[in-house]
Amino acid sequence: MRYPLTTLATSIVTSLGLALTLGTSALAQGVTTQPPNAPSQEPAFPEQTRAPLPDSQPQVETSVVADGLPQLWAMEFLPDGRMLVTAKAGRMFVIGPDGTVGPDISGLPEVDARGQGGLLDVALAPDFETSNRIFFSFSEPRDAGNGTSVASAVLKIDDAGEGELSEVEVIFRQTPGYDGNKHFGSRLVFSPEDNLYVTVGERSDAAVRNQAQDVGSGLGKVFRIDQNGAPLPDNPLVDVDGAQPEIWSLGHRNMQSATLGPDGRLWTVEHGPRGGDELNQPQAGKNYGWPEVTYGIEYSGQPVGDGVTFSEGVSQPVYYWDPVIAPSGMALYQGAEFPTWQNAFLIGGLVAQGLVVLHLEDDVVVAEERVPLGARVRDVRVGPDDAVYVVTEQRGAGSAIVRLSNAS
Ligand SMILES: [Ca+2]
Ligand SMILES: [Ca+2]
Repeated sequence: MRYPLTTLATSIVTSLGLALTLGTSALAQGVTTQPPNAPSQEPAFPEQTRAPLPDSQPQVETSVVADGLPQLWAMEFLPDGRMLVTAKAGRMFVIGPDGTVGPDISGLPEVDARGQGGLLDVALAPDFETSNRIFFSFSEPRDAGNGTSVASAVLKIDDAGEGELSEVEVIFRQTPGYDGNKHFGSRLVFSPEDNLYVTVGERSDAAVRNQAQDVGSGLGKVFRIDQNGAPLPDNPLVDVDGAQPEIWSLGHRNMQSATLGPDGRLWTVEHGPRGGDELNQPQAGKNYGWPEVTYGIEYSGQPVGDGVTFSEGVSQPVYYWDPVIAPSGMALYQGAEFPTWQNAFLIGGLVAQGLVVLHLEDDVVVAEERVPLGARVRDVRVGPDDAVYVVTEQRGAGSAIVRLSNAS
């Protein structure tokens, strides 16, 4: 196993506290040199954690596209090159390629923005150019507390960024609701067949998190639904008595990263406990273990459950991180700007404070690199110019959008 030396990047700090590389570029770093939280745990196979650096790494140049924004959660490029963003507090607006910030888009539903809640992910419908339809997820206030819901709406927006949502309809509700403020997920990813994968969380608290193992509960699941919110007829549990038919996979903790891979299969990265973030390729009806089988330990330092990392019938993660990166946002890179990142997964790191780049071959992680950005990364997208755009956040101080280009 290889533990490369960390390279310290000289940095400056903007008004937001966003550390940016001084001069032209940041040298991407390798895997963590920090000791694990659970040193007695062994990976199930050698490539499951702490992958080596790739043979070559790009010099990454950063520039701030927009700064001083409210705390953002997600961003998508519109076909015209503008960025549609969600703000945690329940706002949506567009940002121009030159950083011009548009006014609030009207028509959003009320969100419960306490704790980790708020307006979360946004996705454009596959036929957005003709339908103008978008989908978004949010923590919805409910009689029984709150819960993650998915809505669709038609977005009408003019050249100045003035816009409104119409035909707003909640198409899916994670149930049961729960009176808490943690682990709402979520990400929305369209399948190659234009169906929607919805990732959520298990609401974190000991009182409910075991429901990640219960197919009668919507906590801690990946769902697969059509654009009206209906379960697909070939979903894995549609014929199981008492199971929620929208479920695609179970035993997840809190998934704030998801994307399709090069061949159209779904990949997710979930927040683990203290040590134990994991990359999965969720398959129909499979159980990913939480909270009975997991890497890492409780925040208290105690084992999670029986401290078991392996069990018959439970799918192992493709890769895990101990210590954690705290993943949020994920993109498949297929652009020309970074040739060495072809087909790599780009994952935002809240705790990692930068971009995590995973290189896979045949579903095995063969290399990991890090691009330090000195800020929590909440979302990652690839722009129409093949540059990488990250949404950063500083707790209580707002967000920025930073463009990453190749200075190699
Ligand atoms: Ca999105
Ligand atoms: Ca797992």
